[in-house]
Amino acid sequence: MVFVDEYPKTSKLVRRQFIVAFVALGIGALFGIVQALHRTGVFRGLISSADYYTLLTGHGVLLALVFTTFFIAGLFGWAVTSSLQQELPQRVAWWAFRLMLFGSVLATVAILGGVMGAPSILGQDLSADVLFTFYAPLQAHPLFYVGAALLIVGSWLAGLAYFKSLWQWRAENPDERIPLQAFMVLTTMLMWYIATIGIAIAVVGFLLPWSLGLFDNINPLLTRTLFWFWGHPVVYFWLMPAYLLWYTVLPTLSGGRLFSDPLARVVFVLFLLLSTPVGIHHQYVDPGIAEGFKMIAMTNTMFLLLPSLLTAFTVVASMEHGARQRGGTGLFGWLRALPWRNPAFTGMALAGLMFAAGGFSGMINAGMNINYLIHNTLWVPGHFHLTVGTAVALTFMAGTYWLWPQLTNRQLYSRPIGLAQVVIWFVGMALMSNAMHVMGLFGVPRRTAEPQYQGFDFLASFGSITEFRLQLALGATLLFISTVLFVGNIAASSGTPKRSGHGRPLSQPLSGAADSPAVLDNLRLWFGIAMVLVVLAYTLPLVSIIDGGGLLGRGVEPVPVIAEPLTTLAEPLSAAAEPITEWAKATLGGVLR
Ligand code: HAS
Ligand code: CU
Repeated sequence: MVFVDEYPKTSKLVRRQFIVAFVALGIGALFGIVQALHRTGVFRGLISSADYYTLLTGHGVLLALVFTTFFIAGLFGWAVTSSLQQELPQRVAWWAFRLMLFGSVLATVAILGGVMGAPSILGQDLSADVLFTFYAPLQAHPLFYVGAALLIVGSWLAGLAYFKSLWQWRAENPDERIPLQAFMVLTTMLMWYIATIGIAIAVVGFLLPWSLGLFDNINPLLTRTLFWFWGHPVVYFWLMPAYLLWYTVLPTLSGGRLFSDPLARVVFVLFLLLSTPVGIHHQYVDPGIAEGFKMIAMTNTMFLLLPSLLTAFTVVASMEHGARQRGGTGLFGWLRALPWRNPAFTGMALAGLMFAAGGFSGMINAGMNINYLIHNTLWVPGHFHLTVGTAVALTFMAGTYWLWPQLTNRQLYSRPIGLAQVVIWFVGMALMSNAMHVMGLFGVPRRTAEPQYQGFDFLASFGSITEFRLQLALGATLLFISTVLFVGNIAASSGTPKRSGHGRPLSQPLSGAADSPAVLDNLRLWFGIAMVLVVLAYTLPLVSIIDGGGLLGRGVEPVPVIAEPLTTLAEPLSAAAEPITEWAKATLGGVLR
């Protein structure tokens, strides 16, 4: 039975959510190509370097926050509905959608108002050049923060709809195991509820009142820390839905079955437990946080590699099972038996392959000492275009090729275009992210409109900086073409339903839910432990940040900065050192002689 025939109401909602996601994807991609050509110096004719930061903010917010959140809301709605076999509670789910949409529009207006010369609102000119990491001291128009807050509250409501659905299902099925897809959605949402505490306090408690002028000062380190409290786990809020597709759809697409349902549950529980108490790994270079706390964050981060390594094993094993069912043989020969002509399959497999590389650059980021080498360089955007920009985005696009027909009763307009699209993405990203990683190692900074400084050459240990700039620009152009092909293909597959029957049931795991210990489904227990871990990881750092810098930043002494030329300092310094030298001579002289 096809999803849209069985659950027409939820289908309509999911379609709306996907459409908003793809509109954001299209606009965000446009900003992406403009800024890539700008910062590489290939073409600077479209925007001024001052507007670069507005576009960069729009790019990050529309892609990393709006595209992802709407797609995830749609995907989760589909997953909960099909696995619990009942329509979502419509009222809550639609209100969630409206709030999220309203919030996203407000934030986008605040950002774009900056370049469009929009009228001033609330006595302030519209602007929000705060980047998608919108902590202080950069300040946006209050509208931006209101928008962000509504997007988050909307996502909370969306989660409520999934939980209401679970409770309703539980009443009718008191003894059954939570179906795997619903389990994945619920653990992700529990993680999300914990993570968003940080950003909600930052936005509502500090950034919004500060932008409204209710108080003059702010403690930047505090808002940064609250931001990263959320800013790390948000990456798993993006990744876990991609994993949901890899675990539950990819095996079927491969022609086989998921290797292990219990292992998949363990992975999602581990993410719930470990995603949040690691945010300080984005702050290794922040003064004001003791090294010991950073060390704890690093250790937790290394544990957090485990669920992804388990995933690599389980998902590849399931693909291999599929390939062998299709007649594949040999140690690696089975790879040839996979359905490479299916864009949904190929997109997800290529996304997984790129994530292996993205995961390794993540491990490098996570090491405190190596982080000093790459922090704030172009290496970091290289890392996250492999992770959120490919593991997540390409999986979502590939998943759409499979889902969209079931939501619309229309065939995909063109499978060959779909296939070309995912391959172009892979090639474009290989070029762009490789160039970004290498340039990062050369010291090229991120978030910079014109990273070419007069009288300064980046030292290239191999190749040349011009070569890598061109590689980056070429990759970005391919990515833009790929996005246009994707959005066009989906737009052309929309309209009045044509024929039913596009769905295919998902295969059952080789080792099913019955094999997994019942305690895994005890969501209260895992939520409780996750909260305890967060309290342990964050209480002391937050107390010391507030103690040192004040809740609202008052009482912070300016950090002493030596601005005098060294020569004027040298004389008094050597005069001051004289008694010490004398003392050293007197005491050590005898020993040394
Ligand atoms: Fe990260 C910075 C550490 C994963 C996103 N990360 C970022 C930023 C973003 C981001 C957006 O410790 C920049 C934020 C900003 O603007 O400043 N990251 C990690 C670590 C992981 C990691 C340890 N990141 C992600 C994911 C993201 C994401 C996932 C988005 C979705 N990241 C960091 C750190 C920083 C950072 C530091 C701060 C850097 C700085 O200084 O600013 C790990 O979770 C990675 C684990 C992954 C693996 C890979 C397993 C492989 C798999 C592939 C299986 C293959 C298949 C296909 C299925 C160990 C699962 C097979 C195909 C066949 C054909 C057979
Ligand atoms: Cu992180």
